[in-house]
Amino acid sequence: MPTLLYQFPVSHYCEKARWALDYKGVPFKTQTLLPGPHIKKIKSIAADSSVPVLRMQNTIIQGSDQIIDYLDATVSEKPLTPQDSKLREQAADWERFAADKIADPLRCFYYHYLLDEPKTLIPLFCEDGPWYGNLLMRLIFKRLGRRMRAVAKINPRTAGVAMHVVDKALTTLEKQLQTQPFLVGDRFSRADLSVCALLSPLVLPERGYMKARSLTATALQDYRKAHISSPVFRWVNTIYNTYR
Ligand SMILES: N[C@@H](CCC(=O)N[C@@H](CS)C(=O)NCC(=O)O)C(=O)O
Repeated sequence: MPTLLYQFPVSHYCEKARWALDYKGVPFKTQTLLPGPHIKKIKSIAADSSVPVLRMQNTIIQGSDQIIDYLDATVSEKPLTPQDSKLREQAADWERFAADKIADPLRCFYYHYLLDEPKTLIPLFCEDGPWYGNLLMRLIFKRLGRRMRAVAKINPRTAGVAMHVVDKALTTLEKQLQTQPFLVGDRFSRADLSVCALLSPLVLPERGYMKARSLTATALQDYRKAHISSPVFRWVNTIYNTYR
């Protein structure tokens, strides 16, 4: 059975899993699901409805952190998890930071703006998906948008707060990277991979998966412009160029 990643191409958590698989040299196929209809499929194989989900050697692994754990446990080459217990803890802290202070707030304000731009978002949701994706997505988009806003609490207030959270996260990263090229220890680890993958919708590195044309909302372009000269952007580009 080939290794299979259930995913959304547009998801930065899925980018984290794709990057980890590529980095570890594990060949895999993707099964792209449509947001909304994905719930039935994912819940039939895993505990929660979220992607990424990896099927490897007859094992189902849900969640990007767990996928990296599994890859490191089964493929010894190119470890992403530090051996040293103190460094391992630091990497886990950065991974949590990347989820709470970057990925979730970024998703909140990106969707706050992009849910109003179906011409941008529908192709992003349908890329690489089933042939009927566009048609179905156009039919369900409004309802899906309302549901996403309700479930993830996406509204003007939370989007504003989320922008500040990402501002602060960039400052924290800038300080950490002032004196060292990697977040943890002296080599590339899951900490760098996680932060860079989860920041990639904002940084849009050349080797990243999301392109500038996806940022059709002026507020998103302005936010990116305001941060583009940050050393963190340079660092994400360097890490992408070297390790992705
Ligand atoms: N902690 C999870 C978060 C994954 C996550 O939030 N996935 C989103 C896409 S970016 C998702 O699947 N949302 C739909 C759902 O939860 O049903 C991970 O690291 O993989």
